Amino acid sequence: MKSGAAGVLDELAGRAAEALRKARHVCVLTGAGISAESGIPTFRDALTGLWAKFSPEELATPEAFERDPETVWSWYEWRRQLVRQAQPNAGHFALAELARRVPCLTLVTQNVDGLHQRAGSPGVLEYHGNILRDRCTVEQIVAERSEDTRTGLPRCAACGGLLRPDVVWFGEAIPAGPMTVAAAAAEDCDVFLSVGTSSLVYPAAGLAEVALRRRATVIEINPNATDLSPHADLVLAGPSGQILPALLRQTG
Ligand code: BV8
Repeated sequence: MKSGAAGVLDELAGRAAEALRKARHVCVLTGAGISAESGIPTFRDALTGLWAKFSPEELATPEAFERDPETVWSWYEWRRQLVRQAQPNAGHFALAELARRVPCLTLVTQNVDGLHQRAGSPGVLEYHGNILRDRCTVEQIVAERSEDTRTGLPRCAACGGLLRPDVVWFGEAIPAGPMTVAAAAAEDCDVFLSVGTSSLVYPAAGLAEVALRRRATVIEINPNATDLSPHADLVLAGPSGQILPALLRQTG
């Protein structure tokens, strides 16, 4: 048994592994932290350098897009480049493997980077959409781009309408499918894993609260404390790219 912090982490990881071994339904909520080790800045960190002068609400809202679509599109194009260059990390792969080891696993992500899917996770619920898809602002459907670049802004190949990233902006509703399935999973699960999220953005952050009320075992994986930490049954304080593979090894 290791001494000090490592020993404590081991003991906590042992208890988390025990809960996962006995689990009937595991619900996992991930945030930007799980993609940090893939080189994608967390949401708050995505406002650095060029974008430091903006707040999330100034770029990720329908009002901002209405006001200044060029600036919003250039922020999303910058983030798309980062996502295209990124690879899933050991944390993403561990969750894909965990789904093969437990009877039922529901993976809800706030991330718009598609890295869970690229790591092989089945049925990922894209709670906030996907940054690599375009949506037509007229037909409100995922659309192909028209090559007419005269306007500089991307246009819908079908109707010529302005395109926007297929993500959920602040003040917008969560897509009905992911919203409903995620809420049911938080109600039904017996283990809830909160990975790499500051638990500040709602309604996503409310999912852990539902699991707590249902007496599920709530496990948080995050190097930093969050609003959820005092309420979680187990807090594994460290990077998910290290903690999740270790946890998987312990579930045997
Ligand atoms: C809505 C897509 C109504 C776009 C995003 C209740 C209370 C208070 C406020 C509200 C409330 N209900 C609604 C609100 C308003 C708002 C909200 O929550 N505001 C917050 C800021 C207070 N919510 C909304 O507007 C939602 N919509 O309510 O609509 C409605 C209802 C019906 C009909 C019409 C309208 C929509 C919210 C979704 C917004 N879109 N993303 C894009 O990406 O561009 S949110 C975006 O920010 C991300 O998707 C994510 O959800 C959030 C960032 O949070 P995290 O992922 O947690 O990332 P963060 O950077 O904060 O933290 C990273 C964490 O990782 C840290 O804790 C760090 O310690 C940790 N970490 C770092 N490295 C590692 C690590 N962890 C593990 N390993 C590591 N290596």
